[in-house]
Amino acid sequence: MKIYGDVISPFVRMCLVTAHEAGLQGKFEFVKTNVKPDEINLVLHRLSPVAKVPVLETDHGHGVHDSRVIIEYLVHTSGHSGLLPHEGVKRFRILTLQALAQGGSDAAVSLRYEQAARPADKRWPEFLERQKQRVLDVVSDLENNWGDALGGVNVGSICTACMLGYLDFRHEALEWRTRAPKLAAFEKDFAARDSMTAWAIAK
Ligand SMILES: N[C@@H](CCC(=O)N[C@@H](CS)C(=O)NCC(=O)O)C(=O)O
Repeated sequence: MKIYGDVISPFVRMCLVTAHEAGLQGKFEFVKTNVKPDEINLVLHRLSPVAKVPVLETDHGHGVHDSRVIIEYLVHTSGHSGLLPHEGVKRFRILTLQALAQGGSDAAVSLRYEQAARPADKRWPEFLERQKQRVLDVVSDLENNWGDALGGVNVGSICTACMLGYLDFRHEALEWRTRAPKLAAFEKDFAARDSMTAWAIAK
């Protein structure tokens, strides 16, 4: 199988780190792929009309997207069910944590596009403020309500660590650590894992 994307994308990194934690090193090819919000990437478009990264291409040539589905695919094919337990209460708690980190990442990426890609005369300050607030609300919720699920290695904690890595990379000015000391301690530990260093964002 192949995974298309760039590790700069929090969604791509979530998939790569999951693949590593699932023991799939060497079992997939990483195809570095750049995207721009105002251009179609035709390689991706062949596999997914949405044409965002990440996309996974199966050995049968089928496209699997988006990151949520790719993560589930990786856990399923590897048999590493501890990353996303079957038991209902745990499963939906972890999936909701994953959705929280992915929702925060969506806002963080929108914020980046607004700041860096949108032409200056077309910027929308209220939208920008709303995305900032959304990211910070996610950080506060992670700080206050998710200590249990963040205590283990699962798809929720993986996605959270990748979201925080992206905030450090693109949105240092938000200074998320000042409002979230427990989350900062989580990030420090998790960022040292082999899976995270193997797929570190090149600075
Ligand atoms: N919901 C998607 C979001 C993926 C996404 O936003 N990817 C960005 C890069 S971080 C992208 O491909 N942007 C290109 C575009 O918007 O055209 C997922 O979870 O995979």
